[in-house]
Amino acid sequence: MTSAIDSYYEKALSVVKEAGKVIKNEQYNKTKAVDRKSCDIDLVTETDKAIEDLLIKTLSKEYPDHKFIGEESVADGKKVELTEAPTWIIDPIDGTLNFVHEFPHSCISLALFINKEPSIGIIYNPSLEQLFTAQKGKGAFYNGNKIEVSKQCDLKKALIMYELGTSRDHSKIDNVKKNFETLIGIVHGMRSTGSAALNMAMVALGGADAYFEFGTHIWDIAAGELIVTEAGGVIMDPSGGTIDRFSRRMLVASSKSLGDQLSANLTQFYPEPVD
Ligand code: LIP
Repeated sequence: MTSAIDSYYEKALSVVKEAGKVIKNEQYNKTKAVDRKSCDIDLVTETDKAIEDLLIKTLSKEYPDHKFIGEESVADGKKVELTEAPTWIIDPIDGTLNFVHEFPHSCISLALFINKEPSIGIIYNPSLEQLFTAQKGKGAFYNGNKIEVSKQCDLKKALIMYELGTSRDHSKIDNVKKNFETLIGIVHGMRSTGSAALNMAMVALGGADAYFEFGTHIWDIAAGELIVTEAGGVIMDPSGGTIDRFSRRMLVASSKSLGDQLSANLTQFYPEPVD
């Protein structure tokens, strides 16, 4: 029998695929209308706005009582409110800087939270046809195939995702440099896609073992959280405690033990909670 969540999922997947066509159409050899947000490397394009618009219009027509948190609506002044009501959390293009540069690692990230917990997570990179999906309790999938985290438990053998972020604040840059310097002396390697959601997807896939970032927003991590945890991984605060999705701090890992080892080696950073 089809549940309400199954039908939300089917609808969400179809609108994400439609939005993916917009990205494919606009990504290559097109002049993009780009605006800066908080600084010169925090960007938004007309395509980000068009995709967010498409997702909100389609889903709110279908589900008039559902709520929305969307990156670009918040940038335009909408208040972030996560209540018990079904709430769609949208990053229309995660990896906007990549999109602007035609570097093919950007994605649509869409999650549905019910009672403040994730029920659906979808991450879709249309350029490389990478689709990561999860429904609560049903596992995580990459292009339809079930995926699992690596289960790596040893930081010394781990491949760690990290990001430079979209802030040029000196204390933030110093923190990125400090953590990079510490970790390259310990781990197997460090990688970065330029998209928080795709980094989380790499952990879910088992291609990377952990990812941390100071400076993410709820829309960057909402879909990835469910995809990672349904793949058997963990999400936590980079200090080792429980994740606070509004703290702009996150760490995902293939095991709790790896998350704790990574956390113990990080210099902490506490971004301004702008949500
Ligand atoms: C950005 C990311 C980037 C991450 C930033 C931000 P945007 O999202 O994907 O990798 O470092 O914290 O979340 O602005 O491209 O949607």
